[in-house]
Amino acid sequence: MSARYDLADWDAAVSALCAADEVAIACHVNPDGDALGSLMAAYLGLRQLGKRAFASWGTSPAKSPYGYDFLHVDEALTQPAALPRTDTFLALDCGAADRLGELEGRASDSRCTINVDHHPGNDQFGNLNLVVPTASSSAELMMRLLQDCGVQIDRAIATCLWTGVVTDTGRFQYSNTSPETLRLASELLELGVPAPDLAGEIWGSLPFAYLRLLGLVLGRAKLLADAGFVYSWVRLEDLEATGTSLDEAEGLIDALRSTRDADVAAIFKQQDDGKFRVSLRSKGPRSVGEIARARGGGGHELAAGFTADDVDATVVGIRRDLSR
Ligand SMILES: [Mn+2]
Repeated sequence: MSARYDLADWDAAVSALCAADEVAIACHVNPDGDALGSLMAAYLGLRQLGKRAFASWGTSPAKSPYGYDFLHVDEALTQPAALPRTDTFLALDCGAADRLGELEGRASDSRCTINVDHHPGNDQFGNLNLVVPTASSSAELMMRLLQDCGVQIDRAIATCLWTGVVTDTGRFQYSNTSPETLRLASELLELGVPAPDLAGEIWGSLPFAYLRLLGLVLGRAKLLADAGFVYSWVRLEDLEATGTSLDEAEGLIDALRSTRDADVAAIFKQQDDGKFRVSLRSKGPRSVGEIARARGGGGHELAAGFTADDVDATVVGIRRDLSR
C-alpha cells in the first residue's frame, strides 16, 4: 500500500491505531461539524475494531453543541477530566495543540499522539502528523484512515463523515471542494447516507427565535465599501432579548457573506467573559487566515477566527490590513 497523500507518517499511524487496545480521541474546543463528525467517526470505527475508544474535547463541561443531536455525541462523550490516559492519543481537526483546550497536555504526554488535520500552518504537534491542507475536512482524512485500518464504513460512520465534509465545504461550495472530495461524497451516498435528512438537521432546524436574531444582526450590519468588508456583531444582551444562544449563531456569517459588495465578512460574537469571538470569511483572493493569525487566532485562508476585546478598534485594524 503506498502511503496516502504522500504522507511519511500515514502507514505508521495505521499501524499504531491497529496495534492499540485503547485510544483517547479529542477534537478542538467549540467543536464544529467537522470536529464532531471526525470525532464520532473515529470513535465508532475504532470500537468496530474492538478497541476501547473514548471521545472528548477540552472544555468542562463538554456537551454536544446545538443542532448536532443526530450524531449522538452524548452517548460517546467522556468529560475531559475523566478521559483515560491512553498510550495512543488521536487529535482531530486541531491546527495547534492549544486547540485541545484542557486536553492540550495530552498531546505531549501521550506515548503516541496522532495529529489528523487539514489546517494550513498546523504546527505538527503530534508524534505522527497526518496534516493535509488540501483535504476538504478532517473527516475526509478520517475516512481514508479508518478504511486503511480495516474499518467497514457503515451507515452510522458514513453519516458522521458526511456531516464533516458538508459543513467544512459549505455544502460543496468552497474552494476546498476537490474532485477527491466529491468522489468521497459519492462513496458516502452509496453507503446510504440520508443526505436530505441531514441537510434538514444541520441547516433547517433552527428555532424561530433565531430569525429575530438574524434580523437584528443584518439590520445593524456595516459595509466598508472601500475595503470590501462587511461586518456585524452579537452582544450577550441580544441573545437575551431574542431568547437565543451562541450555539445557534453559527450561521450568521453565511448571511453576511452573501452580499456581492464585500469579499470579506466578519461576525463578532460576544462570549460569557465579555470578549468577542470573531469569525472571518473571504471569497478570495485575500487571506483572512493571515488577519486571524496576526491577532493570535488561526484557521484557513478563506475561513478563520480570533478573539478580540472590542468591535470598533478591531474593525479599524482589519480595515487597515485589507487596504494594504
Ligand atoms: Mn475542519
